[in-house]
Amino acid sequence: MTQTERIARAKEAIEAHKAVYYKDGGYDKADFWDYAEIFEIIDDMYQITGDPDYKEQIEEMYQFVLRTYKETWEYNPYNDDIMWLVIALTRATMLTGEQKYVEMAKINYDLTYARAWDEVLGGGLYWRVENQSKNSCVNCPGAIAACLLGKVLSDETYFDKAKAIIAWQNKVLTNPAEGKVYDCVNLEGKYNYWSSTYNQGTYIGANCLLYAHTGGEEYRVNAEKAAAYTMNEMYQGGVMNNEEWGNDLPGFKGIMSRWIRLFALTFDKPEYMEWLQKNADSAWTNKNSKGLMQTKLGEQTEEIEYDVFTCSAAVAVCVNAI
Ligand code: 7K2
Repeated sequence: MTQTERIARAKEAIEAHKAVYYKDGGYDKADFWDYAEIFEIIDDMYQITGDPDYKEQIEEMYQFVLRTYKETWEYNPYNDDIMWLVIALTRATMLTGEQKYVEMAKINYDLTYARAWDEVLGGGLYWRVENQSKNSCVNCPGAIAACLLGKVLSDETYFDKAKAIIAWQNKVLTNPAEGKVYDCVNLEGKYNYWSSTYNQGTYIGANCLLYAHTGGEEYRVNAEKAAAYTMNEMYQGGVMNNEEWGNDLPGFKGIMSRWIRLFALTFDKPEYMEWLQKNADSAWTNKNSKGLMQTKLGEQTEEIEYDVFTCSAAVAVCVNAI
């Protein structure tokens, strides 16, 4: 399949998803972080294709954020939610040069970091405002967000935050030698060792960004181990056909696809792009009559109502397989 064909297919996938879920200038059934993920898919597509349609869509996505979530999001108890939207907005500035996106992102990053980081358990960000557990789903996106803000704002203090988060992540919530990222640890030291695609992906992404900024060999090794663990241990190089349960899991592999792509391009690892392409091809073969693709990429999408996040994962995979 040529690159032009992959672009056309990704465009069709975005349009099909939009046709079902986009109403009145927004994805109205999307939760806060589902919305951030869809925003990032638009960022991805603009980054990859440079098609000005997606620049306009970025502005529409921002206008929805402003209308619906307002300028500051301290009312949201999920620190992770805020990090996801910070990433989407900061990338929007990197891609378009429009400053208002990163201005919103910076304010929200700063207020979240201030309430979420402390030295309990040696450091790390809390998942929610009750400060009961520290989870990879806020720490790795928190490190990505810091790297992006550091770059856009030319502010090294954000990179220092990212380095501290990843150092902590490696000590407490990851087995770096194996490339296995754990889910979370609570204040009693009780662990959830489960590894999921999104945490693997954002850990890989944070390490790629830190490598790009510092050239530190340890970041390359971290990213390589975690990418290999994801593709080979979790999926044996095959089609991702799980994470279908609940409201959160079905969107995870879309998040991962973006950071695996960055890894493949940063370190010239075409086998990871081939793996994404295999997954995109399988999902596309299994789309339903509306062009929607469910999250089990190896199984036929039924003619039923799926939720917006569930059907975003394969769209992200199609986009990031280009
Ligand atoms: O328990 C955390 C995390 O450690 C775990 O990986 C996932 C699994 O669940 C939560 S994080 C998911 C939340 C993200 N923010 C919005 C919330 O509605 C959502 O539960 O699913």
